[in-house]
Amino acid sequence: MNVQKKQTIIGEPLPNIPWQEKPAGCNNVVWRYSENPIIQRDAIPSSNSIFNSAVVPYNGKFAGVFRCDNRARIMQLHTGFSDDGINWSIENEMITFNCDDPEIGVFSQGYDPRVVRIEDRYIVTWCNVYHGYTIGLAYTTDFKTYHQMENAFVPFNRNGVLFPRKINNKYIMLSRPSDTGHTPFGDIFYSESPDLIHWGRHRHVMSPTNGWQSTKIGAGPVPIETTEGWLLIYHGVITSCNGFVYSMGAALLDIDKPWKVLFRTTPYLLSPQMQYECVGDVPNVVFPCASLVDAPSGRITTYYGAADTVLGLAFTQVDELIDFIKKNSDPWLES
Ligand code: BMA
Repeated sequence: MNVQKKQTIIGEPLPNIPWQEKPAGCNNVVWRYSENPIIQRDAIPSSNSIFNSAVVPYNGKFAGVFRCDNRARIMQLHTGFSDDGINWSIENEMITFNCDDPEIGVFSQGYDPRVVRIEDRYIVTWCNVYHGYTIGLAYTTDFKTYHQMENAFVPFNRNGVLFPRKINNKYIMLSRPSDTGHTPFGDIFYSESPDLIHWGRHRHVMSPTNGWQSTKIGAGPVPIETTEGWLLIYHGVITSCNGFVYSMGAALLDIDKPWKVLFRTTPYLLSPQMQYECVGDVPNVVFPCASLVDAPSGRITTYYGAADTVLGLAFTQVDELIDFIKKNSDPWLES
């Protein structure tokens, strides 16, 4: 009898996913790429730092939208391409968004992009400045021309992350309402839209709890569809005497009602411990913004900003991760 290996990720094969096996003796469910960081802060002539960035498979290779803070310390978005997902060629000129309405189409600053392919378009969400921080939206089909749509919400909001398919015929976004500054609070909320323009039916997803995720939390990469629910990698923040510390965790959300949390990691999966995560423009930050997945093998490769300065890669295997989330999910208090 043929024993078929179960496939947990509901998605496509990506045989050329950037990957490195777990080092012998490593007991962690998430492990770093040995050659981190994969992108240095000065990878392009105009950059002060290149970090919280988003990549997707594109034409058999990879493309992405990168957060590049320039040498005037203005936060900008730049396109990048890669053959292998590790060595990137990032354009020195920032992305120009085409927009019919000059009221919202004036780009001043943008940061922390996410990119998702939905049907035949790549949709970019980012933290956009329009009388304060809110969620900008644009689409591209070729990573050359970008068409800006309406901002999703009124300020102040950050960490807008779309699901990779419609649910009940609606686009779904997670976001984190915030304030004008560095926001010492923050829950993840769910919103629906029929057209990527009008958003409503808002639902609370989850709040900070304690320890590494006691101050605020925010969605990270685009959620991954699995047989066990939506796998959401997210960041959590603790306030230390030296300021915020950003770590990475994961949750499983109900497949049809993603505002319902099934399980959620009590320990972090990755926290700032390497020198490039602890030292930089903002020390002690790991900030995941994108994952690539290979459904048949269950490989998940996550791109994360380190210390608001450089970009790193971390790996995990879906079955091991889901097992870990379920076994390390304490009941939590929801307000
Ligand atoms: C958040 C965002 C992120 C950044 C983090 C740490 O508020 O601005 O872009 O990585 O702070 O500075």
